[in-house]
Amino acid sequence: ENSLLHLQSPYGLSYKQPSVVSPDGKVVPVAPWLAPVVWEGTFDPTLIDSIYKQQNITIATTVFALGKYTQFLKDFLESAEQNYFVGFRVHYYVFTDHPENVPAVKLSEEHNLTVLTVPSSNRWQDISLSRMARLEKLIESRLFNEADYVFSLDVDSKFYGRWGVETLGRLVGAIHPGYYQTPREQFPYERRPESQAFIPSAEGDYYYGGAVIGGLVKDVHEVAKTCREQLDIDASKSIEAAWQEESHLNKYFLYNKPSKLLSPEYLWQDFKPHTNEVKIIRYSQVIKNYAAVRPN
Ligand code: UD2
Repeated sequence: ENSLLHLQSPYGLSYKQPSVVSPDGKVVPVAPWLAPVVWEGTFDPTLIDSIYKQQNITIATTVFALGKYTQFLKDFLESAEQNYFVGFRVHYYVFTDHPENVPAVKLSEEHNLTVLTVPSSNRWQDISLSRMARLEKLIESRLFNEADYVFSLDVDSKFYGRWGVETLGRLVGAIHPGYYQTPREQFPYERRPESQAFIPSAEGDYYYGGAVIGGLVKDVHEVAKTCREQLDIDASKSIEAAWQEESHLNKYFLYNKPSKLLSPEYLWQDFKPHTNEVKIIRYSQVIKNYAAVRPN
């Protein structure tokens, strides 16, 4: 059990980019640092549920719905209730500037929801990147006492299939569906050395989606705190990374390897056609009209 090991790799180490799908079309179920990549067929749901049932765990789940994004909460929560940690204790923490727009969704017995009111922002970038600071503070004020694991998830999404205890691990990231067959020099990492999120073109494992951050409360705290500090340094120099906090998350995961990776089954986009390797879509970004849902 290496779940307590913090797997760091040094800057500038040169090694081959890991593949997600092998040339014969088979999915790759393990990263080159021996972290599992969760795909359909790599776990037995009945067995893994029975193992985790014996532990009395709570999974905190943070979701941000500011401005017009409250419209996504109903489908997000209703589909989560059908698919997300069914039979396990889940506590949703919904951050919003419009608590009156949080829909009343019937939750199963062991699932709870807390609404946390936060001030509005008028730049969508600020909303997205301020998630790190808010996650850091929530962990300090509550989650250290209230949960074992935490996931931070995008709200403009729906669950279509099982997302269960197979996703739990010390530090968990999801491979972005748009880049799993892309050479790393073409990843949309931050490429300006002035930014704390900078990654040189010869480095990189996977491109991780900012929509999913998970793991033990302590480890996710470290992610949120570090990314928030790096975002603050960038902000003091008036630099905003290419993909805001997602860029900083990618930098963090490159040098602090996740202990478990979620395949693109766990982070899809509704507009993307199905592909052979993805047998089941579990969680997917809904199609949205950016101009209509964002504050600017
Ligand atoms: C990508 C990432 C997202 C984030 C962003 C970079 C995926 C699939 N998505 O999505 O996680 O890293 O790039 O900034 O990896 N939000 C609000 N109100 C708003 C705007 C955003 O509540 O007006 C929240 C909401 O929880 C949303 C999240 O911020 O899910 C991310 O914003 P987005 O979905 O607009 O970002 P997007 O689609 O560019």
